[in-house]
Parts: sequence; structure tokens; C-alpha cells
Amino acid sequence: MAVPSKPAPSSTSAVDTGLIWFEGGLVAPEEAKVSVLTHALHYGTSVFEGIRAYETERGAAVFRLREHSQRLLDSAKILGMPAPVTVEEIDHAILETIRANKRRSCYIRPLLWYGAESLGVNPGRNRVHFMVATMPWGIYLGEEGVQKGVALMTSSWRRSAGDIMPTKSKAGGNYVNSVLANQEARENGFDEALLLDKQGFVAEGSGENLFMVRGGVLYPIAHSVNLRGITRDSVIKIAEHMGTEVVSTMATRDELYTADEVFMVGTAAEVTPVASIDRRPIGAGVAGPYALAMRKTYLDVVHGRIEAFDDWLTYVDGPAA
Ligand code: PPE
Repeated sequence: MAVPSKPAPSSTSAVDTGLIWFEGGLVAPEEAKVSVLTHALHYGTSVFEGIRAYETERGAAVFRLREHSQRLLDSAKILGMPAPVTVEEIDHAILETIRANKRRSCYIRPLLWYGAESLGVNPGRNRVHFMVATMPWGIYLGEEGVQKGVALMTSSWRRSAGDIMPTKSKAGGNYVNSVLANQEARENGFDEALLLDKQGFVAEGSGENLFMVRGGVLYPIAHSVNLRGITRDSVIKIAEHMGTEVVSTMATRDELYTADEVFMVGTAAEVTPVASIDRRPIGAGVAGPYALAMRKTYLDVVHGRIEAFDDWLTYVDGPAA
């Protein structure tokens, strides 16, 4: 019997993409179509990025554009996938797609994938394609999740080891693991999954990195199998700027249970406080004060309100763009 799943606030409507960058230019969404024999559809051989652009006083700005474009190429390199675009061309396509759709803020999804030239595991004869779509995407784990803190469930699915799946690559196939973990959490009435590795160390969420606060010290959860999170890096630098002591550490799930605060970060999730893990309240069982302060500062940074971090913004209509 199908279990009713907690509705996902994280869903976005794929319909509202407007023009899509596809095969080297902008096309209407109905023209951005692929064959059912697409290699990536059969074997998960795609790599993607999740990027956000925010409204600022100087118009739309993409947050850490170059780092995301570079990570897309790194993901392809890990798969041995020859990318048909340079990092500059990826930046350019993203900015053009935002301009064409006159977005003031959006979520940006670039993708590289093996096409339909041949079937069979080895993709050597398949062309690599590139596309960029932009779309509105609100608060990943919901407004209530941010205000009250989200409920995490330790997943029965473990994060793949680095010698089983290339966890540093944002590869489509890797996300079956995330899909299963997130589905399990939602079917059980939780907001998001907490994934451990095979040894029981905390890895990450289905689409977020984790932080713990204890005794005024900020502990970014370190793990060799985690995605090299750009938000994680941003939050560490913002914390240092705020004068917080930052100590990167590995952690087991029980260490998170007794932390003063836990929060999740990611491009989509931004900074999301965690209220409970496996039904144990974290701290006071509400969104923690440090997490909320960090969320506020992070949002100030991405909206261009803190000059010290202006280098992280690429203004869509700015001279540098
Ligand atoms: N871990 C995973 C597994 C992950 O997918 C993400 C991003 C992160 C960590 C955080 O990385 P960064 O965005 O660089 O801070 N997840 C993307 C996809 C979410 C989705 O539902 O799709 C995102 O946040 O865009």
C-alpha cells in the first residue's frame, strides 16, 4: 500500500522555465527535447549544478557563478566526460538565459549529459550536450521549516562510499541515493533525511551539508564523501567574518543529538535550522539563534547587502558580466 508522503515544499514547477539554453542557443521549452534513447536517461550519465540568482539593488546577481561553473566541469572530469563548453561559455550561457527571461531572482540548473548516439554502458560514442534552465524556486524546506526548524530522520540508506560512486561529482546517477533517502524521510513524516556513511559517520542531507554549534564554536561537518559544498564554504567564511571560531570535524549521529544547534546548508536550502533529529529535540527543539543569525547574514550576503562579500556576486547587467 502506498504511504501518503509528507508534501514536498522543495518541488518546483518545471513548466515555468521560460527560454532554455539548449544546443548553443536559447529556445522555447517545447523545443528543448531529447530522445528516449538518451544515454543519461538509461544510465544516469549526466552532471548538473544548482545555482541561485538573487535580486539586489543593482539588479539580479548570480551567487558564486564561477565556482559553480567550475564545479560542473570538475563533475564532468570525474566521469571522464568531455565537456563541449568552457567555464567562460557556461558563465555566458547562464547569464544569457537569465537576461532572456528577465529574471530578477531564480534557481539555475545547468546540465551536461551523454546523448542518444548509441546505447550500451560505454558512452564513448555519445555526444555530450549542454543546457541551462532557470526557474522560480522558493524556500527549499518551506517557510515553516525555516521559522521552526526542520525534522530530520537518519536514513536507512547510507551515503555511497567514494570507491562505489564518485560522490565529489554532482552526477545524475548519484542522486538515486538522495531520492531514496528523501522519499523515506517524507513517507515517515519528516522533512529531510540525514545520511550516514557505511561506518556510521554523518555525511550530509539528501541535498545539503551540515553544521553543528556547541559551546559557541561552529563545527562544519567534514566528510570525505560529501559534495564540496559552495554554501558550506560561504558559511564558513561568513562565520569567520562574524568572529565565530570554526573547527571542521567528523561527527557521529549521537554527537548531533546533543549539539546546541544543528543546521543544513545548500544552494537550494540556503541556511535551514534543524529542530529535531530522529524525534530528539536539538537544543531547545526550535530553530537555534546562531542558525537564524547565520541565515539572516547569508541572505544579506547573497542580496548584495554586505560589501565584504561583493566579489561573490556576478551582476547580470553589470559591467563585469
Ligand atoms: N550535498 C548534496 C548531496 C547536494 O546535492 C548539495 C546541493 C549540497 C550538498 C550543497 O552544495 P552547494 O549547493 O554547493 O552548497 N544540492 C543541490 C540540489 C538540490 C535539489 O533538490 O536538486 C542544490 O542545493 O541546488
